[in-house]
Amino acid sequence: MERSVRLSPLEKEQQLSYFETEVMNVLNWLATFSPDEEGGITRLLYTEGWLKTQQALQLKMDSCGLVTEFDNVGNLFGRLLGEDENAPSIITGSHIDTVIQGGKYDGAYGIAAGLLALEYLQRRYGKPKRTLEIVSLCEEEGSRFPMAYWGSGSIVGKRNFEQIVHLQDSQEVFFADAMQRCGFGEGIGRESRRDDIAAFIEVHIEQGAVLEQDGFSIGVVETIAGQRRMKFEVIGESNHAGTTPMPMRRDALEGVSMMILKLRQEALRIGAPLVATVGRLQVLPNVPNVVPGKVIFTVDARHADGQALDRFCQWVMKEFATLAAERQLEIEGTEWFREEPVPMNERLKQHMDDVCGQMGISSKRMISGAGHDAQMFEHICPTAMLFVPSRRGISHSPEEYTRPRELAVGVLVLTELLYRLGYEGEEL
Ligand code: HGY
Ligand code: MN
Ligand code: MN
Repeated sequence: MERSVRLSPLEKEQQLSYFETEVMNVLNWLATFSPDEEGGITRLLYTEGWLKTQQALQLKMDSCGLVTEFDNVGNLFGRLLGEDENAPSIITGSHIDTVIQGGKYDGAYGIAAGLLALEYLQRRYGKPKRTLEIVSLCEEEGSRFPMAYWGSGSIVGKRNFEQIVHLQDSQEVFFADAMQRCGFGEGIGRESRRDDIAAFIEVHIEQGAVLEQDGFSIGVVETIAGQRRMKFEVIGESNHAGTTPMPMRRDALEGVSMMILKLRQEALRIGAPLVATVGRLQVLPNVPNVVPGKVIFTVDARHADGQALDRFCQWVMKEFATLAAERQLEIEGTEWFREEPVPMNERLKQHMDDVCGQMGISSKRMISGAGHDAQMFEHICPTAMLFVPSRRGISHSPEEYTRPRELAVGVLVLTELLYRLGYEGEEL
């Protein structure tokens, strides 16, 4: 794929300094929506803050000369129409929702990068051969309802309305009611399922420390790790903290503490890239002078190898059952979320390597321990992801941070890639 260097060093520097300013303008503007008074951003699916953000983004996409449209679950698309309007689109974008008290880069950066890339390309080169689209995906995190990848999953056909009928959030609000209150739902507006996508490219912060530690500007994602999310209920016996002798207790929290300890020990024994996390834990009745009678907690496990991940989860179920039985505790474990590892498209990865090489930008291939919308799109079209560094690898936290110049490099590589695919009609 030998080709001449398209941008002179001066043009490259001009683009970088333009993107450096503009990407922070967009991210800081997006961060003004749904701030969490405890710090960071909490923008949960189908909340007022989420709706206001999507509506403001639509106006911004309109102002960039894009043709905008919502689908029936609240994914927002901005289209730069190509010469052949019927040819499949090249789509870039990411998710607009966040975790609770998240940072301002996770998801939002991919939307900002896509918006800036399309705005720049249209202004500089006019109409592309292929339609280029930016998408603000309605939900990826699974932070409000026990449902993740709702936006991208609806587009690729892995999520549907039957799956959400009984879902409620922690305030017992029904998913369907929250969706309808925002003006979305089955039969309202354009179908979310699409079969006219030629490729999907997601730009995202790494959310890990590999690029920073190894001194690379860009990560080209080889594979997105598989995930298993499980929920456990452990039942003992609530009792008086003062009068119940230690040997007579059926203390659910003591049992769960041992389970968590064993989980960590086994994950360390197996080693990277396996990771396992207990992120949510509820103690009942959660009163200082009562022996806990019930504990509800979650386990999130990830690995780039699906079989290794399943072996680990089988161990978890067996080990937890043994620990519960030894303590006369009851336990019920359910797996509520499962995604297999997804390798990214080789040809697009090579395009990314080539763009970075041509532009003298340091890049490396790497695994993504985090899940992303790209792992949904790969089911229906060639898909690829590129990362920019995260300071100290911190993410899902108000401390999330990437330097403006590093963000700009990601936008530059995306812009060049979209130019090749959209204007030069590179083979996919
Ligand atoms: O949890 C994840 O990996 C992603 O940030 N939703
Ligand atoms: Mn995230
Ligand atoms: Mn994300």
